[in-house]
Amino acid sequence: MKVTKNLWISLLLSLLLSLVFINFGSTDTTPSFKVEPTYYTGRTGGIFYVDIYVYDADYDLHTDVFAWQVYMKWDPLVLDIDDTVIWGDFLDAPRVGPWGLLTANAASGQKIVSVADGSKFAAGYAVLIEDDSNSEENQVASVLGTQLTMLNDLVNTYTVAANGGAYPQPDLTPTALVDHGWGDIMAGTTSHGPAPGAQGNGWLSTFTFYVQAEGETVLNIDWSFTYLINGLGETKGDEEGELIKESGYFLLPKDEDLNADGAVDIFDLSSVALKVESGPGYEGPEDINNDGYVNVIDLTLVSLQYGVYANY
Ligand SMILES: [Ca+2]
Ligand SMILES: [Ca+2]
Repeated sequence: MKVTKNLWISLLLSLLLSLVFINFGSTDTTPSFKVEPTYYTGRTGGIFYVDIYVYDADYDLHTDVFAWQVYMKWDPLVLDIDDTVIWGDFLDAPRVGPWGLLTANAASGQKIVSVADGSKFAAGYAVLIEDDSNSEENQVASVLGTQLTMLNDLVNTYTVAANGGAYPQPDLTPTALVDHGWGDIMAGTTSHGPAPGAQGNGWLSTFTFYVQAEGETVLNIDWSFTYLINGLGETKGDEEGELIKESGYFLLPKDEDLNADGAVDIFDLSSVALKVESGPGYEGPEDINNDGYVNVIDLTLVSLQYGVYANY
């Protein structure tokens, strides 16, 4: 008996280990844009929020993301969108990487800053120069190999010993274009950098939706082009299937899902139970069959849908 138990445990362990290794061994880094959460329910007049995230944006090991754009479409009879977009921080923060680390001290009163990889910089780039003690903003006047010449004299001295570095400050203010009539939004950056170092996963934006009327609609981010542009100016995602695009979905909840949380459960049953013996003329949502009374018939109707979940 004990032997059998141990056998099962070792089998289970090997299965778990193999899963872990399969995971580690994965080289699939296809970028994806996703709506989160992917599923919504709500009643007419309600509001809900849709986040757009990007995953695995470092689609080439030697390049970074400089720009992105997302198109999303939905049924304008069912939903409308607020013009105010809350922007994420995927390309907004200064990019920090080993390529920006100082390889020689940069002295105050001079303009020379030497970094590990000058190819990440170009004339005109706004840069943040910093070490553990100081920081200042400056602008690249010219690049020669790994040596950057700044437009203005450095105010402070930056040292290799104190983690000195120079990093481009991206000018990538996102923009959004909402079309209320057609029910679509174009959101993203309109310039191509500089923002080297932006890789991996990140929150791009949050949209606010209003529920216009009864119905259901896909929040389709696969409509038209949704893409990333890397540091070499190459576009990824303007062809069918090049990026993974996971759309969202909106559905008006069932009458029995009183709190519109996507599930018919004890909370919905309780709210009907609390109103039992209401009527005649009762007009609340607890009167499922709209006969003006809340009674055993309404309780039964909710019970019949009990356990049903959002993708009903
Ligand atoms: Ca519910
Ligand atoms: Ca009723």
